[in-house]
Amino acid sequence: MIRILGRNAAAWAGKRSTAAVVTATNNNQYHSNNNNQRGPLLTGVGVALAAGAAGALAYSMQDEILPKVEAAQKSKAASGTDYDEKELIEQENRLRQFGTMDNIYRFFSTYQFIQDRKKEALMSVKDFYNAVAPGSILTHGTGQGTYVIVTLDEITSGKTYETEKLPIQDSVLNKIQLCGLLTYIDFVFLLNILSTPRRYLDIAFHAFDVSADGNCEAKEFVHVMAAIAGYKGDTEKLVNDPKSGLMNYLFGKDRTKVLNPDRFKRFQRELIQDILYLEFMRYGPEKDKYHNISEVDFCTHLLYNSSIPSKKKAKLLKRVDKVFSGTKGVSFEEFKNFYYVLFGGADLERAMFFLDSEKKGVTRAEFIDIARWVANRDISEHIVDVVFTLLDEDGDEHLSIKEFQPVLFQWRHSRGFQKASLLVSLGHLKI
Ligand SMILES: [Ca+2]
Ligand SMILES: [Ca+2]
Repeated sequence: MIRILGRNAAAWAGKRSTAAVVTATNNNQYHSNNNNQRGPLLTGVGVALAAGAAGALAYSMQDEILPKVEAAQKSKAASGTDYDEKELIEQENRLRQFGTMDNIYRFFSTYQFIQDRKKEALMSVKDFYNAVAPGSILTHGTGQGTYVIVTLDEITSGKTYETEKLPIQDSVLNKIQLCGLLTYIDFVFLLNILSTPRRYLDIAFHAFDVSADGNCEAKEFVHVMAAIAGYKGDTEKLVNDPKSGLMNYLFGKDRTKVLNPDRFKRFQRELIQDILYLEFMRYGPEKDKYHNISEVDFCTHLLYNSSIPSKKKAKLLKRVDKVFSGTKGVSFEEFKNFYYVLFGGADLERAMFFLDSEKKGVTRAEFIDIARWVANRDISEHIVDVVFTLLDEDGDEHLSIKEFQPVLFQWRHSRGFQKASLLVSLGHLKI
């Protein structure tokens, strides 16, 4: 079923070769009947949204992975504190990469709300971080079927907030948590926003602003999200869902607030910053007098989910250690600005491809230019030095796509971004 849907959706997107098409990929088997929702969006907006499925692989993999992750969970529960956390982390990493969005959601969700015998899994913002951050040890997924049942009052209670808030000051995720929990639609939206290159947010916003008056109201938002997530129920219910921390945060409890392009972009920036801050904090910057992490830690993080074999990883890291031992380290600003560029994903690859006319790769100066173009950020010469030391394997002072690819490609996949980006297709070119 999902395979056929996936092919159809891809063919459908491919046919529109002249217009820009915004495609939200979705490989969610439980909500897979998206065909009905496409029509009105297509005619109504001019920028079209389609729920495509890139998940044939995901579907076959999840049958193997989910049982393994749950077995790891059970052995964790059975043995108290003495369980193999490393094994669990590995399994969760695989689930993020190969599971469907729906599986990931159900696996990392902690809560469940029951009404009229209908059960709905709900996520805290902590769960969300775990669902998108490879190697996260903040908490672990509880597995499908093991949920804490909550009432409506408990969803927005101070107690739930205290349990679930993230250790970040002034965090947009915490602001959302204060307003409630995350529904499946909320999760799909947050994942989509994280995986859409910054330069396409304007186009994505237009897709949400169905009436084209420059604002996105709650109703428009839900209309588009229901199509992306393949929601088949009553959308009016979604608009007024009191459980949704995201809806409450974005549109206010009375749903009178609106989104505009600036707020939309700021929201993405703040969301990415929250995730990156927690990832940076893993390496214990509080122990350093400048609150930096070491260059080796930065590179360890960069290689964490790359497709490079571990022996080779060790060799690459050794090179970095040799060059940078005892130097100033990497500040959060540097870390953040570099990763904003990686969040630009496919854009970055394209820019490297176009600049690289002789197929030699790009120089340090060119890399800095590309970063400015992709993410509107200045990345420091120091960080570019570190990255070149790590990845310029043949030492020709150029970073080729071949040298960079294993890191970049895997980096997005390890977060499940390939499942959810608001893809922009121009002809046959998928961005
Ligand atoms: Ca509007
Ligand atoms: Ca090179």
